[in-house]
Amino acid sequence: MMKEEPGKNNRTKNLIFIGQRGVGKTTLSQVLCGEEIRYQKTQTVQVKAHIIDTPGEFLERRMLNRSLLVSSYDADLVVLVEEANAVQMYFPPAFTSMFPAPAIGVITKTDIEPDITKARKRLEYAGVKTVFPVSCTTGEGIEAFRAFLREFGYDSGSGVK
Ligand SMILES: Nc1nc2c(ncn2[C@@H]2O[C@H](COP(=O)(O)OP(=O)(O)O)[C@@H](O)[C@H]2O)c(=O)[nH]1
Ligand SMILES: [Mg+2]
Repeated sequence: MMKEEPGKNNRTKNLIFIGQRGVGKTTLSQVLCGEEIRYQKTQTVQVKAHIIDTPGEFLERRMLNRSLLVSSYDADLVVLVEEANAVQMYFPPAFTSMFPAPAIGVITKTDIEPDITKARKRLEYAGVKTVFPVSCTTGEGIEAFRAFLREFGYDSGSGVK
């Protein structure tokens, strides 16, 4: 049997997806897991393949913001999800500073709006520096995001948490 090196953590890392309703958090988790995309309203926090998928309401309603912090307890990486075509901004300034884990951003729906300037600004305003533009419909950008996650230590295939 392989022995784990002392102090070395070999477990796969956990991600938490945060973003307003309808930006594509659940769809993105389905794509990462290699599942067929099907619409599923996220009513509560869902954990699958080491992804903590959260309801948009947790971000949109200030009173529920704290639930995100509680939900992120097991997360190693915070993923702020914003859609390229968003009209309203929900992330408060320096939002990521409330989480102990590092944060990155994903911009979805680049097939609808290829200009990601605004979405990137919003994510930067929230405290994110690294951003991955993707389309879950065409698959564009997904490989780059996957490669980053792999490097980070996330593996969607290592079993359901
Ligand atoms: N065109 C396009 N639609 C997307 C994309 N990602 C998600 N959607 C659609 O956006 C809607 C909301 O997605 P969902 O994953 O439920 O959003 P959530 O509320 O953030 O979990 C669904 O109808 C998805 O099919 C994308 O990259 N491109
Ligand atoms: Mg959802």
